[in-house]
Amino acid sequence: MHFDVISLFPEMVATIAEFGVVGRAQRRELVTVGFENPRDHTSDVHRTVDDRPYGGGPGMVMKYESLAGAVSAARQRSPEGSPVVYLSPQGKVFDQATANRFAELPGLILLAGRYEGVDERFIESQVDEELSLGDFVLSGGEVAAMAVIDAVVRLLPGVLGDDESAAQDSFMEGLLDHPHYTRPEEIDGCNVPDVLLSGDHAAIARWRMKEALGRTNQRRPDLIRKLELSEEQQTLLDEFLKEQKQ
Ligand code: 9WO
Repeated sequence: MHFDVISLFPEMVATIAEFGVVGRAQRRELVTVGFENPRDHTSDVHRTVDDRPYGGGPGMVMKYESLAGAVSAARQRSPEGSPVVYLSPQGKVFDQATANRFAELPGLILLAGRYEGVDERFIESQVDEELSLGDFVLSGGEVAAMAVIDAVVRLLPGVLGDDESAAQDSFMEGLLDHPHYTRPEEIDGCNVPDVLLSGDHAAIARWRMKEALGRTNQRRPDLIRKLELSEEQQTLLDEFLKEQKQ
């Protein structure tokens, strides 16, 4: 899959993309990442990419022309059918379902904005989807673009090893993950739950499902409401809640 990132600070994204799962996927040529700097698509001596907002007010707005030049260059490098995605707090919320959908595409062109935003006419004519990671403001879209790349790359065939893929499968059922423990067995009087040391794989699976259900219910009731719990899951959640009250 090919990713192209349009950014005034392309090195920011390039550096993060060298590490971990995404870095390995690039080195194995499962993923390619290209960059386009709007500043390289200016024609004035000052290489101007921003200007004052019509209507007044603080801050600056990214100009149409240099962005259009950058998108045009990114399109030439990208496979046919690569949508242009703009990361901003005004977008629809990016979630795992969006990541799954993007993982089926041949490519993605990600626009990371700066300043107070992008000329609306650019969004109207060039952007296919405006997406947000959540209700907060960053100083630019680069970190969000990297998050999208990371979430999508780990879904591509062959990117994760068998162990990592299996771990992901269990996490993708719309629930938060269960707690994890590793050695030592005791830290400052806090012990690993007995069941995890029991060797009883059925009991361990049951405990993990119960914890996942309980935490999701406590921390993200919105996620629980979206799910159709099985009878077994409902029983486990009831048990969790009963044990909490004691
Ligand atoms: C700046 C600003 C200043 C005063 C009042 C409101 C304001 N909004 C913004 C703003 O949205 N700036 C953006 C910075 C312009 C587009 C790129 N930037 C950005 C992207 N910030 N946060 C994101 C982002 C992207 C995806 N998910 C969460 C946040």
